[in-house]
Amino acid sequence: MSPKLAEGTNYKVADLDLAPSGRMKIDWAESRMPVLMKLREEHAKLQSLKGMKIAGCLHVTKETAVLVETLAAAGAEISWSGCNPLSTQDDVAAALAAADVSIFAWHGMDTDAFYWCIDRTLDFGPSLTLDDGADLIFSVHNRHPERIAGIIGGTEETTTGIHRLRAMANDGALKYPVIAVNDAETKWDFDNVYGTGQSSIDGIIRATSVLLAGKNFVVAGYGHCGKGCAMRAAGLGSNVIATEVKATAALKATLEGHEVLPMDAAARVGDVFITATGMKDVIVKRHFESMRDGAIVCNTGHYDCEINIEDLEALAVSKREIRPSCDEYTMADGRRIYLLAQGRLVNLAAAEGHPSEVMDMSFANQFLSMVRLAREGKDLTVDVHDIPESQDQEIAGIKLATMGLSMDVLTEEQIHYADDYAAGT
Ligand code: RBV
Repeated sequence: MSPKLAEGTNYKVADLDLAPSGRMKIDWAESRMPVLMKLREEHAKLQSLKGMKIAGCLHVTKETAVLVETLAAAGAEISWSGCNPLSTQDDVAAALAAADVSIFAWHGMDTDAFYWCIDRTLDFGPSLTLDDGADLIFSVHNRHPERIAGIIGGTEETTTGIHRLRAMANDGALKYPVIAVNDAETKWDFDNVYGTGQSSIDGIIRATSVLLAGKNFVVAGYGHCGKGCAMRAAGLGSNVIATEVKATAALKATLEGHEVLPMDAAARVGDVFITATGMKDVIVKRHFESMRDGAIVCNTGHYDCEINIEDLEALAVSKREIRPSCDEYTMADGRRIYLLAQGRLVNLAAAEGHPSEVMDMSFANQFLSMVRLAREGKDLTVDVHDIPESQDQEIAGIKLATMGLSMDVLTEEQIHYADDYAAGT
């Protein structure tokens, strides 16, 4: 590991001198995360997480720092790592270390260091785990099963992680209860759509500064994340092409006004490609072979397997980093293909991740799920559990109020009407 890193008994980060800049970013995020800050105020008084030891594995961003400090304010002891080798904001990690949070994360780490960091967060014997992508839960189950007995439960932030955990639960391989934070309406319907949409475009623009108007913008996967990217690219004047394997999703993309093509056809005409599928090998050798000169390729899915980078490397006769987060690969016939953020989440590796305003709701769900696990985790069955509808309404209600917006309220008569099966024409 790099000798340049700053290391103490409870931290390993890039450079502690970056802490003041990180603290300013955290202050900025706090000012845009009113729901989480309200929960912090309430639960600091209640000390709802007192006695809990939380190991977390989630992108070290300014928003995550607000979550970490909210968990700590509610009485929890924390140990944290990043959930992607390229998503850590080093100044934020330094600010957390300087505030005496146990944290092991730096930008640009290799895979060995990635798992070393996760392992360090298990050293204090966590009672709760908080995941984004399930690498921490997998590490507990596969490499540190001795820790399972001490763990009450865990949470999972993202779609890909939930898929894997449900598969694990179905196989009987899951050993403690997990709450599916991703599946809360106040998470997937906002974070995955508007968060991914804006931050992915932000990453593409920071890495390339290209004009998106008039470009053929290929979105692989028209789930919530793909839909967000498509919506924002269309808003900037791109001609959006969606690729899909699911008929209903392809149909939705068409009715939203996008073209739908198989990737084999899209590869020939695309200017910018973004993968948002959660599946491996979405863009492979034959696609690179047919791409136009200057094509830009990136991914916003959790893992870096959607674009087959080995294929691209094998086809290229030369490679150079032409701009930060932008590698130029030149093919034997002279065509150049640009890969952003090494195929990792472009929104977090080339930009700052989702804006604070959406993470406010996602992390309010994380926070309340941790409180629920602390209170009733011992009574939950070993399975993947949904977030109660009441939690969604509570979070959305606080969000609306902090935005100065109000709603209508049903009258008694209307409530009765809603269930009145005798009422007809
Ligand atoms: N994500 N976090 C951020 N700014 O902290 N941005 C995105 C942030 C999360 C998001 O909730 C998504 O589910 C996950 O990253 C994908 O790894």
